Amino acid sequence: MIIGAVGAGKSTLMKALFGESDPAIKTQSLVYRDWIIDTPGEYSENPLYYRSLMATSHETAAVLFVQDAARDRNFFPPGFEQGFPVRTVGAVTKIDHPKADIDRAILLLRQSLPEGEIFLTSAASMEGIAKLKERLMEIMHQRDR
Ligand SMILES: Nc1nc2c(ncn2[C@@H]2O[C@H](COP(=O)(O)OP(=O)(O)OP(=O)(O)O)[C@@H](O)[C@H]2O)c(=O)[nH]1
Ligand SMILES: [Mg+2]
Repeated sequence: MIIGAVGAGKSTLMKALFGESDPAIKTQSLVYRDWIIDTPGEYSENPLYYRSLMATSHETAAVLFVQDAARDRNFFPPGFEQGFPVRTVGAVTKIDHPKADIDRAILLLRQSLPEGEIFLTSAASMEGIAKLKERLMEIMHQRDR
């Protein structure tokens, strides 16, 4: 399950994980596609939806916390990772962006995801996408065993 702020690049990242490069449209509801659940950014920005995210995560092998490299703020509350009963992994998106600041993005992500892997990605250049996909597949197969 992919979570993160409105416009953070979650749906574009999901498409990139499926090898697609056409633009994503605004996510209005939970979207189940193959092995990924995409979520609307509003669910990560509005505490009214947190319980829904946490409940949905029970169905998943891992929750992917997304932070936009070009943004200077985060939207998850501190320690948000503790609310999830499954593995949590981080992804910084848009590392190709002219305003990207990867170190800042990692610091912002670390406030809600103190430990665990963080992947640096760009759906535009496809950098880091294959590596992230490989790791997510591994985590899913570990759970299935
Ligand atoms: N430069 C750059 N822009 C990106 C990248 N990924 C996404 N974007 C842009 O970021 C904007 C938002 O992308 P979405 O994937 O729709 O964002 P989202 O997180 O799904 O947003 P919601 O569905 O509203 O929660 C779009 O204009 C994308 O083109 C990237 O890797 N690089
Ligand atoms: Mg979306």
